[in-house]
Amino acid sequence: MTGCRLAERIAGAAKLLDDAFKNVPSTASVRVVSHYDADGIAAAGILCNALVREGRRFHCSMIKGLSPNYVKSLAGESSAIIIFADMGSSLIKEISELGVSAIILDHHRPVEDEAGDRHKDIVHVNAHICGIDGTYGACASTLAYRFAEELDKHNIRLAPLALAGAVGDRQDIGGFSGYNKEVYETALGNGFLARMKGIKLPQGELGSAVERSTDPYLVGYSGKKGSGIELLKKLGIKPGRKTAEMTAEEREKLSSFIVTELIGKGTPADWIKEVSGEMIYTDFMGCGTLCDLADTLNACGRTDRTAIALAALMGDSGAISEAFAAKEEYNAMILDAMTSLEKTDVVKMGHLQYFTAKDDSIAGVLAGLAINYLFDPALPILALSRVGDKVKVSARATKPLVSSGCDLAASLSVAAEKFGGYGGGHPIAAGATIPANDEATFLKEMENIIASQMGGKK
Ligand SMILES: [Mn+2]
Repeated sequence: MTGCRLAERIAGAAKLLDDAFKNVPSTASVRVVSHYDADGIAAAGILCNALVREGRRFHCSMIKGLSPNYVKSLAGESSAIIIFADMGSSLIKEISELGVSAIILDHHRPVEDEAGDRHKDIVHVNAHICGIDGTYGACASTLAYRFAEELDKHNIRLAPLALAGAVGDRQDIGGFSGYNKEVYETALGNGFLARMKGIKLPQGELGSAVERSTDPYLVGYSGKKGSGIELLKKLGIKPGRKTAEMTAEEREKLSSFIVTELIGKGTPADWIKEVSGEMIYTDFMGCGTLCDLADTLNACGRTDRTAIALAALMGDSGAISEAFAAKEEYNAMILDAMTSLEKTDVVKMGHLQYFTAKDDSIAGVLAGLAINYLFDPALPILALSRVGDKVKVSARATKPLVSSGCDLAASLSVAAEKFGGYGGGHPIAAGATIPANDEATFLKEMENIIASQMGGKK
């Protein structure tokens, strides 16, 4: 059971939306503020689609992060109600000071588990206070989906979008669980998804799909022109065959080859399972799999095209083509950075490893791919990017590391604060900003904290 606490809070949120329009003109708009990553964009897409169905106008922004100042800036607007998605739980006090009704749909651990119940105009729907694991069991998009479904049963058609948001936050690792699993079962039960065994590869002609693949990243193939066609020839698979059109036998051949390659490169077994298990296709937006949809939204966010992404999610066909173009552009950028990183040496300390990333906007992605496909998966990895007089830190771990006690959100926030910086995120993926001068001592501090988290074990 994912708890009646979720049902109660969602019902409260739906009532608050209704009540908000009792004393204002029905033309007043609903303000939606969400995050610019795949989960946040998916949540915004779900909310805006649901609002349109309700006959409500909306004004939506997808931003990098919510600051007290941003919250204050909303005071000058005359929205009937504000919905925060993928953010807001840590700024309940500031939000309550706006004097506007607000719904918060968040899955980041709230400060001191504050339920926010004493603020009558706020309904706080946070996975953690609803008894759901916010790291794997629910994300902003699945919470937004639950809210949309409460407003109108027709919104269950948005279930694949919600799941793409969960994939974007990597909550599908080990299979959907918690509330996400309920959404997954709804989507399957309604025929919105098609499962296909095989390795996760981008859509399109197989030769190019192999070369464009970043997760799995295939050393010797990814980013290497012509290598994909060569490989298909070697395996006896028809060149020009599309990813979605492979026969069971072809999928089996290609999967076994890639899995063997990954084992040879030291990719953790649990991660190989993630990328080689099955592909889940959806018709939503016509991108291919849930992963492709998540990647498309993520690419739009990362290339300042959140408005395009939202228009695409509302069904605008021109925007859909632009969103696909953004995905290809972003993918090319990652491939380029990964092929360069292949030639770089990672610096290993006792309990962590780090490398320098030129472009801080993709440092986190590179760190995640590097720990699984290039470097030692037994050590948490940090990507450091110099930005002015600061160093931005993007850290990634693996599920086995987190199971052994590694918590990057906790270690980064404690270590960064020691040097007047700040940090946070999730145990498996987190970030921080520190003064550049303190980089070396910060790394030592991180080393100590991770060592104690993991009980001195490596
Ligand atoms: Mn999220």
